[in-house]
Amino acid sequence: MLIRRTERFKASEITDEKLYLNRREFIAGGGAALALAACDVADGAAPPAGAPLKAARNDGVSVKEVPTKLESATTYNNFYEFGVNKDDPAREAHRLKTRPWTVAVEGLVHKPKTYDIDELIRAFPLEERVYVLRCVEAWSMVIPWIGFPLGAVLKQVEPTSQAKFVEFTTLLDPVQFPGQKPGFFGGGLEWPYVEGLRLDEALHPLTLLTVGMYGQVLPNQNGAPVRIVVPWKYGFKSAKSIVRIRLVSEQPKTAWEKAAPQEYGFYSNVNPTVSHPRWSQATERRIGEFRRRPTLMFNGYADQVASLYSGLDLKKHY
Ligand SMILES: Nc1nc2c(c(=O)[nH]1)N[C@H]1C(S)=C(S)[C@@H](COP(=O)(O)O)O[C@H]1N2
Ligand SMILES: [Mo]
Repeated sequence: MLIRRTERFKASEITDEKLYLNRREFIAGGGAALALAACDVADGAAPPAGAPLKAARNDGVSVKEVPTKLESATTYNNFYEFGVNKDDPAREAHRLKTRPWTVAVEGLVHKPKTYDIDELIRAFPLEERVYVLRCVEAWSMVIPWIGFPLGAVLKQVEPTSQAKFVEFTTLLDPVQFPGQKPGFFGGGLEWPYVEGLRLDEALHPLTLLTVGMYGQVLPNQNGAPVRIVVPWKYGFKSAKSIVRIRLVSEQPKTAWEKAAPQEYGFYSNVNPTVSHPRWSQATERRIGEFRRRPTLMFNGYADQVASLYSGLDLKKHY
C-alpha cells in the first residue's frame, strides 16, 4: 500500500505532465512530492497541498473551456468554517489537519464502511473532469477537478431499499475551523455544515467525490481532503472536508436551508429562470472575465440531468 501511494506521487511521474503548472510551480511540486515520500512513510502526514496527483482526463464529461487561474481558484473561496470573506479560507486553511482522516459511509446500507482517506483515494481510478463551478452568488469558475463518481462508493456499501437521500457532513472542530467558534460570525450557519442529495442525484455519473484539482492534491481551502462536486447545482451543494456520508429515508435539512429557507432550497439546481429573492440568476460573472455570461439551465448539463426532474415544479422546488 505504501509503495503504491509513494508511486502515485513519485517525482518521475511529473515529467510527462502538461498539467497547469508553470515552471516554478513544477519545481515546487517536485520538491513536495519528494517530501511526501519521506514524511508519508514516517508518520502518515497529509500529502502537502500542491503535491502532484495523477488522473486521466475524462473528456466526455469535461467542458472545453480554459480553466480559471489556479491562483483565483485557491484565493477566492466560500468556506465559512474559515470565515465569511472570500480571502479568509486561503489565509486560515493551514489550520486544518487532513491526516489522519476518515469518511464514514453509513445509515441505510447493508455494508457500512469507514474509509481511511488514503484508502478512499486509492479505491477507484481517479479521473480529471473540467466542470464549471457556478456559485449561487452568480459568479463561476472553470475547474479541473480530480476524483471519481460518488456512485462507485455508494454501490460498494449497498444502499437498502429504504434509502432515498444522501446526507453529507463536514468536520466539526472549532479549533481547526475558527468560523465554528461560538460568537464568531459564521454567516448564520449551524455547524457542522450539512448538505444532501436525492439518492438518484448522488448516484448520477456526473456527481464527483473530489480529492484534487489542477493535477494536484486538493488545497485545504477547496475542501481537502475530500469534498463533493455536483456540477449542475449551485456550489453550496458541494460540501467540503466531509467526514460522513449517510444514507437516509427523509430529505436532509441542509445548513443553508436551515439558515434561510426562502433563499436556499434543497434542490438548488442551476436555473437562469428562477431568481434568488435578492438577485437574478440569469447571468454570471466568470472569474477572470469582464463581461457577464448567460447562465445555462442545469449549468449546461440539461441533456444529462433534466430527466431527473420531470414532473417536478422547479420554481417551487428551487
Ligand atoms: N463545508 C463547507 N462546504 C462548502 C461551503 C462552506 O462554506 N462550507 N461553501 C460552498 C459554496 S457557497 C461554494 S460556491 C463552494 C466553493 O468551492 P471552491 O472554494 O472550491 O470554489 O463550496 C461549497 N462548500
Ligand atoms: Mo456558493
